[in-house]
Amino acid sequence: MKPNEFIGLEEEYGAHNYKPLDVVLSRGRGVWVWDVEGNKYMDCLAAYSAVNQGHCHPKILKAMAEQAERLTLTSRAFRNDQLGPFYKELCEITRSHKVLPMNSGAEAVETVIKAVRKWGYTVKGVPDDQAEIIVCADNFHGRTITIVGFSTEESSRRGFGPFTPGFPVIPFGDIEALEAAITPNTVGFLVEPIQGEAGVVIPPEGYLKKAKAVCEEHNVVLILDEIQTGLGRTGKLLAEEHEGIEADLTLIGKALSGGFYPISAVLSNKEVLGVLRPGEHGSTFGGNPLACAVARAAMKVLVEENLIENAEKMGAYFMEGLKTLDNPMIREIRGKGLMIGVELSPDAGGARAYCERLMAEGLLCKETHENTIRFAPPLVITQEEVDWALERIRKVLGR
Ligand code: IF1
Repeated sequence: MKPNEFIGLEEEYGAHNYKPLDVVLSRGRGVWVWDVEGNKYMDCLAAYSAVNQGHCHPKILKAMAEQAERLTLTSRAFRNDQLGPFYKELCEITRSHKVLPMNSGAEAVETVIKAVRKWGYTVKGVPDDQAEIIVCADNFHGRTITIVGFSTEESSRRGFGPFTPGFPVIPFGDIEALEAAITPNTVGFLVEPIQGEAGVVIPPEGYLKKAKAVCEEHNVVLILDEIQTGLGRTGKLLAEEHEGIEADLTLIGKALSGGFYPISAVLSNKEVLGVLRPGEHGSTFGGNPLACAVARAAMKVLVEENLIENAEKMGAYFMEGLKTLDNPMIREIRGKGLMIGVELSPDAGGARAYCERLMAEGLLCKETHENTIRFAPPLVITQEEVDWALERIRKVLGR
């Protein structure tokens, strides 16, 4: 079939809740993907950081295939021999005490909201149904009703109400606003270490460290959404390490499977997860043996192949290259590790057209909001491959 026939099927039979670039991919390996006609592209989005380990990593593939032949799903009505070892290994590398496995990122966010609310009522002593979880403007935490209810993005919310109450919104990066928003009913503060969808927005240095101190002072649980920033993306295993802190609760997803399978998890240091009793939360697929085996392999690859260090090194090298672009249309270049945003000035006519031109040069990336191009390749990228990318970017974004 021709690319247009695949696109036609999607348009005819699928809901139109996306507007993808018109490239129909059929194969991937490392940082490279191929379309149905055999054209090769460098993937500088990495499935929004789910493919940190590179496409179809052979070791993760092997673990998945072997486990799929043995046992895929038991439900949590029974135990399985992958879950315990998965918990232990995940806790060891993230220095956590407890894990609650789910499937998608949004489910991890929903899970943490339930756990923190219940902790508020049973441990902190907040009156019934009064718990508040503070969130930030321009957040992105997923697509469920509760989560879009506290989004500040009109297009995420419009038409989907009524929403779940209990989520005061404060500006991102503003520690005084956090202190001012805390009330006796505040149970948690939910924040992304770097706001991805908002356009790779990096808060002022020391923000998370101060947030941690403020939360501690008021007996508020600090919840970091590391679904995008976690697992090596920013040059550390978790982005919290840049500020030398440990969140009370951390959410991970995406690269926890290296892109093979939807797997997410709530990691807990404080005993918040301990408030959940049998029957109060769960999911059919959460913690299934196939997911656990895949995640164990995916984490091993991150560590053993030094992908975290590579993200730091290649990220710095990529940024350095971008900063030599001499184009007055570029307003700002921001990034940490291999999470990089290039913000164009509003009169550049939008980032989308640049992404389309980059695609024509063989480099896939995605605009976020109107004016920012995001570069976030798999963490296996080599220096030669960064040079290859920079050459294409220079062609499109150079003067
Ligand atoms: C889509 C964005 C990225 C996330 C953070 C939770 C979730 C996400 C920090 C929910 C998901 C995705 C979803 C994807 C696009 C993408 C995205 F542009 F929308 F913001 F990565 F930058 N917390 N992010 O980034 O995880 O339920 O999707 O597993 O198409 O919606 P999920």
